[in-house]
Amino acid sequence: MTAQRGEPDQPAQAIDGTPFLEATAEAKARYGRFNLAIVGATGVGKSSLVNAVFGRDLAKVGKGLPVTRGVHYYHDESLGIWDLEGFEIGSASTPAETLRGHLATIASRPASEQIAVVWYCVLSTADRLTPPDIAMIRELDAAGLPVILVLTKVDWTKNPLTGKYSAPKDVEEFRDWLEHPVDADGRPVDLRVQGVVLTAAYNKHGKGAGHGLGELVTQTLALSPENEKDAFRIAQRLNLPWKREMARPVISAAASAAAAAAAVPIPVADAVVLAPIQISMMGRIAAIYDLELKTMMSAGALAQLGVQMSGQALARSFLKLIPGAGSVINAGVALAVTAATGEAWMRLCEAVHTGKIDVSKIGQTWSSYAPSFVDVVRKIADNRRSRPGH
Ligand SMILES: Nc1nc2c(ncn2[C@@H]2O[C@H](COP(=O)(O)OP(=O)(O)OP(=O)(O)O)[C@@H](O)[C@H]2O)c(=O)[nH]1
Ligand SMILES: [Mg+2]
Repeated sequence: MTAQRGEPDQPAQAIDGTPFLEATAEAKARYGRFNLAIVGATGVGKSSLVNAVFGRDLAKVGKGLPVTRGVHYYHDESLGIWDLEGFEIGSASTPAETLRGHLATIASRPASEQIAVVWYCVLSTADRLTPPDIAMIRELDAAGLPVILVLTKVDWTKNPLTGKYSAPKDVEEFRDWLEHPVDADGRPVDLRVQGVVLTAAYNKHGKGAGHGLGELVTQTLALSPENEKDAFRIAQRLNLPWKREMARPVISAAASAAAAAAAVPIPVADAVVLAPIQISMMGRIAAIYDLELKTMMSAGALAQLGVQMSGQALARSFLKLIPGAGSVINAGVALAVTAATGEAWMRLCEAVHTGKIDVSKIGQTWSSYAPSFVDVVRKIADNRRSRPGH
């Protein structure tokens, strides 16, 4: 069923879910994929770290590609992981030479697969880096890659009095060594790392929250190339405020676009002209929360969601209540309805992203997230205050 503009008193117009999916796909394509390389010996906890930070085990669910011996590339749409084995037993070349070969292979691959940041993982119980580690880090640095040295499986203990966590003494000694690295003869070592982070993917019982992961994502973001920071903010699952910071400008832009579209007030029956603006806003927000609605919802459920979400239904019911609004949607109402819809959708996406809501229930849940009349009236009032004369 397609909606025609201008038919008076048409019942709620059906909105197809396709534009919504297209908006998400377009936004995802624009934000791109974040590619992380992790280097480290087998069993140091590389996969567990990826899991803890990105909330998914790509080695299990993603498309794995054994690019060459010792090199795996796992990816989904928003995240690519280059899993590089540290050492190859029985190899004729040194680990650094092997790594140089791997880096050359990766460099010849498409732009969408190029490494942004490297986590060089070492067991925190080691007492120093070995000469092959140092040589491999040098190779990474020579390739122009920022390297974070990640000490894994730190056995943190919590001081019952202060509530502060501390690492075991030997790990602290390792960290001290890293600040002023010297070789076996006491000569200073030029260690080409941009940061050192002590981490645990989870506690020693194999569950619960990890430690040092916030620091790890902060450093990773800081070291990411400027045009890949948003891709990292999207791919990671630990820091929600970053996602809100990305979503807010999307909402403001859509609200302004809706106001512009209603500069000449729109009859309520034609409110569907606002739907594309609102739907692409929602699609972009879904992309920020890395939601894969296409595979998570049926076509019917999506179409239904489209109808519920577009602020059109909302505008219709609110207009009756907004004093002086009459039977047209003016710029102020269009802006407020769009902004309130965006905020509500952002909160819903966040709830799905954090697993508080099952995505198959989005349709039913939306009504409890949809902006209330009060939200919209407040937005209109805010807007009048901030733009006197409008
Ligand atoms: N106590 C503790 N155990 C961990 C931690 N991280 C990983 N492990 C355990 O260490 C083992 C290896 O972890 P993985 O994440 O599979 O290590 P990996 O580096 O990906 O290993 P490969 O893929 O075999 O190279 C598993 O049994 C994990 O449960 C941690 O932070 N603390
Ligand atoms: Mg692994």
